[in-house]
Amino acid sequence: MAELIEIKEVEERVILVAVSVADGEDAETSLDELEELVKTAGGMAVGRVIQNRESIHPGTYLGKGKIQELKELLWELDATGIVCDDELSPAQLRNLEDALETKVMDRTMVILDIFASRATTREGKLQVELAQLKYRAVRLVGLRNSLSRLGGGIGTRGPGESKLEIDRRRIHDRISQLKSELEEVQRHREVSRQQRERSHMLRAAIVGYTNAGKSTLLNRLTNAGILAEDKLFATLDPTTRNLRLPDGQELLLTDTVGFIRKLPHHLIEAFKSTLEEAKYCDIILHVVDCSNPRMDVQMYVVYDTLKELGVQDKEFITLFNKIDRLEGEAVLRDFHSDYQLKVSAKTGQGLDQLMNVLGNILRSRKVYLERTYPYAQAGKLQLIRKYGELLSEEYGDEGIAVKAYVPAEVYASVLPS
Ligand SMILES: Nc1nc2c(ncn2[C@@H]2O[C@H](COP(=O)(O)OP(=O)(O)OP(=O)(O)O)[C@@H](O)[C@H]2O)c(=O)[nH]1
Ligand SMILES: [Mg+2]
Repeated sequence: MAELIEIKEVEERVILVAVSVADGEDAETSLDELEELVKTAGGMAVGRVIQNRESIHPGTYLGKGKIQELKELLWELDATGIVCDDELSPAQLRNLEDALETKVMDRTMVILDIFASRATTREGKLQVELAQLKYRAVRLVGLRNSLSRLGGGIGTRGPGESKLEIDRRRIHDRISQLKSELEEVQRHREVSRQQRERSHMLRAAIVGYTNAGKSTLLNRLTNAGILAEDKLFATLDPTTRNLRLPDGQELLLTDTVGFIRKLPHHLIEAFKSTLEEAKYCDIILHVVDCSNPRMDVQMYVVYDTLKELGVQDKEFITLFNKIDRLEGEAVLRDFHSDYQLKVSAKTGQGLDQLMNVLGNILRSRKVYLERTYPYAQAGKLQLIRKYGELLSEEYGDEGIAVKAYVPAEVYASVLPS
């Protein structure tokens, strides 16, 4: 008979630490989000320390007195480590680790850890490991102490089976190996992107803050069957599906990885090709969780990240999602976008209007064509059907009278000759 063995990973009990600078955002709400991240990574927040300072201390993150206070609190709360709300420099990490003699983590490490557990495709795994190693390569001294304290937990998990390297030389070897493997994978992505371009189908990317409801929307519209969960970063790898509108027009819809405040730079770098799905599309569907009290900051973060990725000159549709959770009339506005709609990906409310808007955008990119084709050229009707919309065909003595909408770029090639 099989024996049941209970394996219990030590649950990390951490204190969240932030520096609140004069003109910065509200530190408490930022720590709320950090608490969610820690929970997602399998840890538990047992306390908070916020220091008000002119600016972050360049050498130790916090000031001396606060560090002492934190040390006592660690003991009082029986905590196993701390998580700072900003990315620590190598010196800050080492100094805090020396002063506190506890496991020191930062926001970036926690996000990387979540990404590592979420990556499923080869490209996703390569990207996460690369980001993790780049983060580690410059912080080895402080990290080695911190990570060996518990022998596991946040910051030690790599993507999939692979163990994360902590030897400096081997890290650099592995980084170059990962880079060339990634280039290979990305060449494939480039090829399929070109194939899609040749199909003359318009493409829309679903972007937004993490947990806004992007995957739920794609599932609702296309039965994509993607994992949608009340968790941060449920989706890492982009999924593309065909969406057929009620009027018969079609477009490609891609679900993408969510954005977050202070998204680590290594991740943006490493995930550039994944994030860039939005760069090669025609329409941006920006999903906003309008039931979230931090909606404004979240929208700002999304626009900022899109700018960093060089996403511009698109048709922008803002979807104020989770409208089913709002009571009463809310004033929802977004001056940055071309269209704004209130929807619920969950109940389907407002999605008819979304399809109307998409249909109009698609049609506006097409050219109206009204011609008579000799019977010998009936084959051209196939092309019109494939790339455009055949409104009517009438068979007469002269030939076939056709009314249609076709994409501007194929117009010349489908005309009767
Ligand atoms: N009430 C309500 N809940 C929703 C709606 N849309 C999504 N949700 C819920 O919000 C949570 C997050 O949804 P996802 O679709 O996974 O969000 P996402 O934007 O893909 O998130 P990430 O992939 O983690 O960035 C899930 O629990 C959904 O059920 C909605 O319109 N109304
Ligand atoms: Mg998702």
